[in-house]
Amino acid sequence: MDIPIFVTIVLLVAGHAPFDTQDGTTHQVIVRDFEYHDGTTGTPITLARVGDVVAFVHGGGFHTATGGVGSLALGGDGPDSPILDDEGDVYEFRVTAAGTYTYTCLIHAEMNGIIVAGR
Ligand SMILES: [Cu+2]
Repeated sequence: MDIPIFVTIVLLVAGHAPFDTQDGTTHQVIVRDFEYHDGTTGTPITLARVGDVVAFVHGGGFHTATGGVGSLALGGDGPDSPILDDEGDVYEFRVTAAGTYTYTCLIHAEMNGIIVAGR
């Protein structure tokens, strides 16, 4: 999925569910089947606020959640997980700055996700 499609989806999802989480919310993103699956949006898009945690939960295979290269991140670093390869593996990324964080899997470049973080 390329970035323009992602941005369109972000706008659509944001329109239906504006940043309505509370500080300190933990968002679960299941990593499986070559996809990131946010439990709330049902998509690779996580809507968060500063102070929230995004928990990447291993759901199969060998994957990472890695921000940075090519990222649209503004004012902060994205997730930087180790390889999640065991049942029960969880990597927690705390959002410390508002912005849009893109991330990918270092093993499977076709896996992409976005965290959109408001204040
Ligand atoms: Cu992967």
